[in-house]
Amino acid sequence: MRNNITFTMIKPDAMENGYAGDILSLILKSGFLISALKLVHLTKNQAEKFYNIHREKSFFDELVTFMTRSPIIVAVLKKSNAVEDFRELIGSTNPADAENGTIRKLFAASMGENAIHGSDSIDNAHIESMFFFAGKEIY
Ligand code: 3AN
Repeated sequence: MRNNITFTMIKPDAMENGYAGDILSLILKSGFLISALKLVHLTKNQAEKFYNIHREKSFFDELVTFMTRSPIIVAVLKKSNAVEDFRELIGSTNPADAENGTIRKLFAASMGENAIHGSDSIDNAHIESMFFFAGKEIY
């Protein structure tokens, strides 16, 4: 089924703070299965390409600098209704607005450094997964 995967990144702030294990544990306890996972240190070029849609935004340079600061975990997650359910689990872009119990409420400090990424649509889940993984690496 096309709508049963989403793509996530555990961002530099969460990695530097040692939250990766707790975040993965929460993801698994919430019913997601890991279909693909690896550690990557994004190049400037990769980060600019991944966030191309935000190229004209005022925060674009800050975002690229942040995302290239430390290695991150990238993963494809499987669950029915994955995109929507995962957006609910991670919470609002701004951690201050995120619901209690969400990953951003628990582990993020600010809008710019918000611990985790989750695809915002089924199409983007597939595009973003293929950005980092070959088809045969997704189980
Ligand atoms: P989300 O990650 O919740 O889908 P987007 O797609 O609007 O949010 O933004 C992508 C990323 O850009 C965010 N995760 C955040 O790191 C960064 N970002 C968004 N808005 C701002 C902002 N106003 N200031 C700084 N960084 C931002």
